Amino acid sequence: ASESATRATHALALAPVTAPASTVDGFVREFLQNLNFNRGVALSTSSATDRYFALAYTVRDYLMARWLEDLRRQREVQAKGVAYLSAEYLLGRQLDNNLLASGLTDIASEALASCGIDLDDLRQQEVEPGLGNGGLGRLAACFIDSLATLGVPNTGYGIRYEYGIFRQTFEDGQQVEQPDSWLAYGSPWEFPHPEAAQTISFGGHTETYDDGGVQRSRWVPGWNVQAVPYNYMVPGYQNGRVNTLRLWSAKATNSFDLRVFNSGDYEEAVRAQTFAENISKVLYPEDSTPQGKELRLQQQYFFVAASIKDFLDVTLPKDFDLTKLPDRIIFQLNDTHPVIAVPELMRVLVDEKKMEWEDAWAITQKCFAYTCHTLLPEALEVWSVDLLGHLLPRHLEIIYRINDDFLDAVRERFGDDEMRIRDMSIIGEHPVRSVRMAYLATVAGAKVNGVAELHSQLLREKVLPDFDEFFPGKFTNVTNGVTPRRFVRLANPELSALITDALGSGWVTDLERLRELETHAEDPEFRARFAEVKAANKRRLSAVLRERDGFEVSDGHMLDVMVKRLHEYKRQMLKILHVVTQYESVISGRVVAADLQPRTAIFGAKAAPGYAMAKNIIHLINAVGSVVNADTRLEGRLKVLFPPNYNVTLAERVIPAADLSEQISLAGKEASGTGNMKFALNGALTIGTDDGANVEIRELVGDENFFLFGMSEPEVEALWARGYKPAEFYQADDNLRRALDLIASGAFSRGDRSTFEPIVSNLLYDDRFMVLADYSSYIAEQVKVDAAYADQDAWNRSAILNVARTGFFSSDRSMRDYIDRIWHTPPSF
Ligand code: GL9
Repeated sequence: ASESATRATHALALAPVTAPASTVDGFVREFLQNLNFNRGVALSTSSATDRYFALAYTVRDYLMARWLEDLRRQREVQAKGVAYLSAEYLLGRQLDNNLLASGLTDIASEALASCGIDLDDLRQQEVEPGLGNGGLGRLAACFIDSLATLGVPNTGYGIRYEYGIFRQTFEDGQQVEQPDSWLAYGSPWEFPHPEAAQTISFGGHTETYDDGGVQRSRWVPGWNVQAVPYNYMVPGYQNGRVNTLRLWSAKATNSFDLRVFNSGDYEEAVRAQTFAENISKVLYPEDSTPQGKELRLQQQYFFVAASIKDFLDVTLPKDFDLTKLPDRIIFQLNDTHPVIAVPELMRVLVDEKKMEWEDAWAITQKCFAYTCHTLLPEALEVWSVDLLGHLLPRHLEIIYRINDDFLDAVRERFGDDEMRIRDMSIIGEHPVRSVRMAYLATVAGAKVNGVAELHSQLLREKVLPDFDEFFPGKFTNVTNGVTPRRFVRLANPELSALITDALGSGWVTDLERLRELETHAEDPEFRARFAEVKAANKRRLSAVLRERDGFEVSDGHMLDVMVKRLHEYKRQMLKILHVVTQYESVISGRVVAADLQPRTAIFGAKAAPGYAMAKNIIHLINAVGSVVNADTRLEGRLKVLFPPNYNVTLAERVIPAADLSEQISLAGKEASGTGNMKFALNGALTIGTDDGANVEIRELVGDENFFLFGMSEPEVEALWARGYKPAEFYQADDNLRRALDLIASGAFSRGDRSTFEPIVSNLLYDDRFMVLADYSSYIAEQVKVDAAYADQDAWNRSAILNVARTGFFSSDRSMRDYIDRIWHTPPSF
């Protein structure tokens, strides 16, 4: 009997994992099982959290067979895949996306209803993992979604921050940051594997040694930590594919504890543990202004070293010939944050695998590609040689060697042009000797790409022209994209239903098919239905803001939305100046309130905690909001709403309800923008500068469906060259003068003139982002917006054409561009 039991066990173990039955009954059974056996509660006594977890486990169970099968086949096929290295993944809530991907939404909804549970109540339980700052991190999340949907082998590698982007609250209109304890109740979506931890080393020194007659270098580290992988499913859209996102969490090593423990210092042992675990404790909330802090470099090295080890030692077969590495993997560097992976791979190949330097370098150059996401000089990361050498001494040596070889090659090509050599050196000398990570990535990468046409052009021509000349063909563009699953299908179910009604269902994975809506834009009945969708989305947003913040959204208002990180270059200041201008025109009696097109300006923005000017601007927006919203002279025709803690979840509600999308950065500063794409795809019209992907949006939707204003990038350059004096613009424009004077007067700060003085004097005497220079053009364009909005039918036609013509901005298309031109990783099986 015992023998046959063993045989039965074996048979079970060998059978493939099967998903529960895709029926309402099957779902109910699995859900109740999870509630009872994984949460340890009965339905009658379960909390909303219990039910949410049981639901999430159930959805997981359905995806599991596919995930395991995918992993098995990937091991079998050994096709080339993408290792996406990103310090940030701004995932947003997972439940709805995973329900959609597995095609279970209706079954789940019905199954829960039969248990007396409303699916929507459970959706609200999920705390979104905010493991990113903004566009860059959200882009990474869109890309891995598209890769799974395209069936391309991909592992996303990153950091499992215990605290993601801070939760923003306002006190007296000022930003206060609260820790984001998204893991307080745990996450049902993660699979920890502490047994598979990697040891990651830091510090110490290097030495040379005799390796059977060969002099070699090696690293003698000073301390180490454990990198524990947490796996997350990344399901494709209803295609049976599931990729993996692997986020690393830091844990103190035993050896670490032991050393201190032996010395008998218990307190110190605990301190050491805390020190090690700090590495993955918190996401740096800086946006585009790296602070050069040691912990940040620790984070960067920690996750890329663990990821490279994971790929080489765990994913690759044991006997893999490393000279074939470029045929199996491409490491995509999402900005400079993971660039320390370059010397790390060199160290592994040369020091550990004993490869010749030249061979290792040839491999390395084929295994990396680099995406640059900025043009702001202050955002290009540098690490002081002191800091890097102290934390990663061997990596610094390797970087020096890479640089020496590179500069030799430059000398060979361009002669002893010392100016050029200094400009191109990976090591900068001022203000302190530092490693320029973007240069290192450019030298090492097989390809370097910008994220929109204009950005890629400026990157080549202005930021890295010498490199473009030295490496012909290395620079390329891949315009960003956004996933239509989350940002259209899930965020805008009513529009999705309307589109599916008109086109059938294939558009979700073939977004260019939205083109077919162009003819429908000419159909008055379709326009009426589209208008009804927008109205429904506004009601839905209104309910969310009432519940969340106690706000009231007025009927009949144009929703004029600016949501994105708070940064001077993005110019939230320009938008608030427009509000102040309208307000001032009414209270001074020059305009009667009844003549205002009713508008609600909606802001959403977090400021980096150390960015004083950005925080002051948040304060100003809130201050203007409280005054304007309370002033009855406006007859309720002008409102400002600033819901705190803008995040992915709120974006999914705000964007589908928007009429007007504000994309108003100074030309040449916004690398791409991705919010701009989400708004257009959801039928908002854009008011924008010729910047980033706005340029491509306008080309696609047509000038007549886009509100363009402001200087072009060459005009910006020309104005700087002439000598920009913002005060001249202040003097020349009465509206601008009145608006700024009103702010300076203390009208929005209870008469206190000092509160917003830093903003006003910065605008008048510095104004790096030329707010005043573009003000008059912006105001004039907003007048046109008001006029256009007055003709609702024409506006709706334009909005539909925005949807119809922006299918290009699917991240599926971005991924195909990367696959065809950079990665060469076709879909596998
Ligand atoms: C950014 C750029 O500023 C955006 O213009 C771009 O769309 C995204 C994605 O390519 O990358 N670079 C960057 O550092 N951030 C971006 O949004 N910042 C944050 O993610 C906060």
